[in-house]
Amino acid sequence: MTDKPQTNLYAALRDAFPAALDGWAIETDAGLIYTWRDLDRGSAMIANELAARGLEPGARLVAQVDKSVEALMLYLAALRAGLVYVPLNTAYPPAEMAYLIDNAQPAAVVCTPQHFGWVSKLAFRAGAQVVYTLGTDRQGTLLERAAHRSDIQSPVPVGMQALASIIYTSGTTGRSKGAMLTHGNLLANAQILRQYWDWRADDVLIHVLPIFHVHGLFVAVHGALLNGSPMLWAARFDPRTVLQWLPRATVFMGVPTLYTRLLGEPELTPERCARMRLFICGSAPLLIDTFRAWQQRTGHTILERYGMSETIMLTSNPCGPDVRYGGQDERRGGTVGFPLPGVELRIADAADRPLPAGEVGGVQVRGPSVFQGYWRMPDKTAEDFTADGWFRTGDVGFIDTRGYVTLVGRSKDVLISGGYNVYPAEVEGAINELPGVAESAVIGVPHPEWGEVGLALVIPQPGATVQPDRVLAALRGRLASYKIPKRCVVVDELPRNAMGKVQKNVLRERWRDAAAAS
Ligand code: MLC
Repeated sequence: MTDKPQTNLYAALRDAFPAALDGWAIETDAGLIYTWRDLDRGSAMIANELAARGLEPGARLVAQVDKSVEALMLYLAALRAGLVYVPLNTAYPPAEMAYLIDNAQPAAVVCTPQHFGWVSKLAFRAGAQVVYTLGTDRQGTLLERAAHRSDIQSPVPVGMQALASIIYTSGTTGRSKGAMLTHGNLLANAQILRQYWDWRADDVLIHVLPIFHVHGLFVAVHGALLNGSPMLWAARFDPRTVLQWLPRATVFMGVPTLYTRLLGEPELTPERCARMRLFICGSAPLLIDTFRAWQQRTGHTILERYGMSETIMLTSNPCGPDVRYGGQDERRGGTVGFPLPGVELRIADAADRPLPAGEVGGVQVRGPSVFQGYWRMPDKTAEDFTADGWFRTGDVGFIDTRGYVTLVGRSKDVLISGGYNVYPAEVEGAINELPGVAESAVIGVPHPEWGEVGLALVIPQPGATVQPDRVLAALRGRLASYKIPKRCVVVDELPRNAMGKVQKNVLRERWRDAAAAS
């Protein structure tokens, strides 16, 4: 790989492809093999189709499609064409999609063939020029049309300041916000991780995460591509598939739920992991029990790292000796490690004043991967940055005297279930609209598999009867299914502070065993 100045992220990734383009780049769980040439040609053809449709650099392309190698090619094509890629979780129902499409104002939308009817209506109403379909077995109009295009394309030299992607994250006000990331943000983070995680010539990555979020799309895909490393690629996580692949792989990335599910497999043994070099975990706190159980069962120490959609990766436990921290190489369970090279991270008080080591405060960051703000929300963006340009992550933590960062909580009301952020305000808003409901409070309670799950506490209107099961059933179709609380309880009142605000910490304490009891 060269370090020449780049004007398009795809060009940098392409430069890292191995010289032998006919070697395997991706093997899927369906047994298909894609070469490096396939990735390059396929993404060129799609990019040429998008350009032929008159899509200009900077225009948004929304994709709500199932995971496939062609979906990955679509992402690469968007980069090549200078379009802004907006991947959306396939779990979003029409009500959520309507808001997101309206907010993103895409020029093009790609959806599954099954959803074309309602998605195309939303898309055209929001001003889209074209709506394509892409299915899991290479069916759909996107590939039909791209098949007629040239397989040669020069990535549009948009420059590193140009937007490459908008990643939507829910918010405390209940409305999703689009985090704007540039080609430069993505490349800088990928280069740092390549070096920090010591990507090697013979690395093979097991890729089982969805590709509509930072973890699966940027951390995992860019990691492999920027190192010219092949991927074993599963459309969805299945522990049996991972077990089969472990003897052929060297790197695995997952959220804690994937590790707990793998630990449930008797065939997870040190022998099976003999070739593995690195197990990386993130997106949600890794329980110390899981960290230790993994060490015992496999002989490997999970490397926990920390990041978010707005910043990509910020900290990591060391992969080898970190000379910036006296050569420490210990991966410490319960911590998220050191700030990555180039990332400035500080702990600050409520007035944004930096705090000394050991003191707990808000985590604030600056660095080359920090996003450009929220799409079409300048006020929200201004709120989340300090006057001197630090991004307030919303996480609360401390840095110990050895330099390790530990997260202890969040200043924003959010719960993390199986690696997905769920904002109680959004769920409460949906519950409060249901007939007979006076008020609700949603909290996260500990859960052995999901880390946390949602619990809804609902107060009925005077004289009304509310059935907990009906509340949960009524949320289907309104909210993505992973956001729906796993349990609902009807209560007479909620604890409040002197200002009348619901005391969620009191509720969390009172209901902490609710998941186990349900
Ligand atoms: C699925 N379900 C969940 C859930 N995922 N419930 C709570 N939390 C979740 N995360 C529910 C579904 O709604 C459904 O409910 C039932 O479980 C089965 O759905 P499924 O799709 O078959 O589930 P499964 O395939 O088992 O998915 C579990 C999972 C998935 C762990 C594989 O959640 C996953 O891929 N998580 C990773 C998310 C991720 O990549 N996050 C990165 C964000 S980036 P019902 O009732 O309909 O049956 C980020 C930044 C960073 O955070 O630092 O990385």
